[in-house]
Amino acid sequence: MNIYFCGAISAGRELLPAYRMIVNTLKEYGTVLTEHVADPNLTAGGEKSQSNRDIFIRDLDWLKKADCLIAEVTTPSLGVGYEIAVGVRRNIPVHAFFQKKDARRLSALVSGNPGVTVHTYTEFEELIPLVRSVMERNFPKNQP
Ligand code: 6K6
Repeated sequence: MNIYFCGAISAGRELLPAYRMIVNTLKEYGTVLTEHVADPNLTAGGEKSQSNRDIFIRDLDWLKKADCLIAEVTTPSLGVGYEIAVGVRRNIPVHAFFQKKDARRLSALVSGNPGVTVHTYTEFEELIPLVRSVMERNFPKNQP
């Protein structure tokens, strides 16, 4: 199974440790096409080796190959929002994880989207067990 993981890059890398934990968990269930999203060397300044156009073409190509899309949406990101819209349009399962804290709200274009299943959590300790239970329920490991 090809998994497209989304997390904020230019929008801010504060949640990089969470992205790394999610990617490591997702790898138990399939191939993570976008492992670089969790790469600590990839800063908000972006990849130096590729043009923005090349990144766009490559990411859209991976989105075409993806069997599901998993997004961490706590840091609001234009790129992640765009990827979610593409996943919804392709009709693949889209699961978004959002840390509900303080007055922070998730965009209604994600929370109200019938093509997106949103999973909220409060503390980071809850995140990985939540990701694992969503994956087990929707994409069990012993499936062909
Ligand atoms: C240029 C400027 C900042 O970052 C870059 C280039 N680096 C990227 N490399 C790979 N994927 C990217 C890059 N920038 C955005 N993406 C895709 O959009 C990733 O798959 C992320 O899920 C998402 C992040 O969007 P932003 O708007 O937070 O950058």
